[in-house]
Amino acid sequence: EDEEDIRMAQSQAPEGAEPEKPPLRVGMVGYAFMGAAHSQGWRTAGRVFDLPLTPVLAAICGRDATAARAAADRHGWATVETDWRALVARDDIDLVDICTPGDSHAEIALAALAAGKHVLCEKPLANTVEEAEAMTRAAEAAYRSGRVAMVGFNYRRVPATALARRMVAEGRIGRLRHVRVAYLQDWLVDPQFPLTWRLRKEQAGSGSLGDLGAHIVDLAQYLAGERLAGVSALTETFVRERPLPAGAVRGLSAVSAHGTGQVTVDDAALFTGRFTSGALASFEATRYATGRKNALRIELNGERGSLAFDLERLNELSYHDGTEPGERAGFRRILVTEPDHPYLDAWWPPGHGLGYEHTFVHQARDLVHAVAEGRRPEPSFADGLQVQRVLAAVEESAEKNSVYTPIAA
Ligand code: SOE
Repeated sequence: EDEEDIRMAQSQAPEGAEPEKPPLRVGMVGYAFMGAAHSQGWRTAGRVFDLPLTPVLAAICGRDATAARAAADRHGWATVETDWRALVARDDIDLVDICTPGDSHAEIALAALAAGKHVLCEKPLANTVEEAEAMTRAAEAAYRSGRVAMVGFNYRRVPATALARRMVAEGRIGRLRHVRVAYLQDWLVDPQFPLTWRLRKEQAGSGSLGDLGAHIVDLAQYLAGERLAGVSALTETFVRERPLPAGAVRGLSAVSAHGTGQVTVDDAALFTGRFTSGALASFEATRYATGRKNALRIELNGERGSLAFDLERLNELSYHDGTEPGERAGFRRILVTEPDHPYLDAWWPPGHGLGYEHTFVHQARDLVHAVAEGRRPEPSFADGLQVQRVLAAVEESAEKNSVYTPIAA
C-alpha cells in the first residue's frame, strides 16, 4: 500500500518537481532548555535551507513520561521514549541528539555510535578527559563506517563569529597577538538560588568552567585558527551551600525547597593562556557578573587589525583595519545581515537580523550536510576532547594556585 501511495504521489507530481529528499530521522534525548533549542534547530533547518536530507523529528526521550509527552507535543516530535536505550535500539532512528547533563553524554554517545547512529552531543563533550577520549575513539571508528559525530558548540554558528573566522583566516588582522574573551552571566548572584544540577560536580563535571568556559575556549581557538598550548588559572566557589531545589528546573531558574546542600563546582573561572603561535589570551567565565545575562565578548588583536564581537549584539561585528591611515582608522561596525555573510542567503533581507535560536538551526544545517556528504563535522568529537583537555589543565592549574599547566597535544 505504501509503494502504491508513493507511485500515486509521483504520478501526480508536477513536471520538473524535485524528488522528495531522503529523511534524516532524529531521536533526541533530553527535553529541557537545550532540548527546546535543538528542537527548534531540527524543525526549522530544512524549511529555511535547501538540505540534501530532510530532518524528521522522529522521537524524543525523557525519563518523566508526562513531561516528555508534553515536550513532544510542544516541539513537534512524533513519538516518545522513556529510556534512552530503547531509543538507541530503534532501527528507524538515524541520528541521536544528546541534550542531557554531562554525566550521561559518554554512555549515550558510545551506545549510539555502537548502534550505527550519527551523533550530536551538547557541550561540554563529557565530564572528564577519559570519557572524551573514549568518545573520540568511538567517533573515529564510526567515521570509518560512514557515521559522523559532532559536539554542539553553537556559537561558531552565529553569522558574525563565522565571518570573524573567515576574516582572520584571510589575514585581515594579520599575525595574532591577543585574544580577550569573557562569558558573563549573573543567575547565581542570589545566595538563595537553589542547588540545581549545574552546581553538582557529579552531574555537570564542573561549573562556570565547563558550562561557559568550554564555549569561550572553543570559540577563541576556532577564531584564532590555532590551539592553546598552556594555561594559568584561578577558580572560586563564592557560595558553598545552597537550598535544595523543589521540582523541575525551567531554563536556568528553579524554586528552593527546605534543606541545603554543598555546591561542588566552581562559580567562576579566570585564566590566561598561551597559543601555540605565542599569542596571549585571557578568559573569564562567571555566573556572578551582576547585570550581565548572556554576555559573551571576544576581541582579537593582530598586527594588522582587530575584531570584536558581543553576543548581546549578535548581528554586529566590530573591525579595525590597522592598515588604514591614522586619521580615518578606528573600529567600525559591520552589520552582519548581508546575503553574502555566512548562513544569511537563506534568511531575511539585509538588516532584519537573527537571534540565539538561529545558531541551533545553523548547527542542524551543517550537521545534515556532513551526514549527507560523509564529511567529518566541525566541531568534531576530537575538537570537543581538545577543549576538555584545556578545561582539565585549567582545573589542575587552579588547584596548584595558578601554576602554568601545559595542554597535551
Ligand atoms: C547556562 O549557563 C547556558 O544555558 C549554557 O549552558 C549554554 O551552553 C549557553 O549557551 C547559555 O547559557
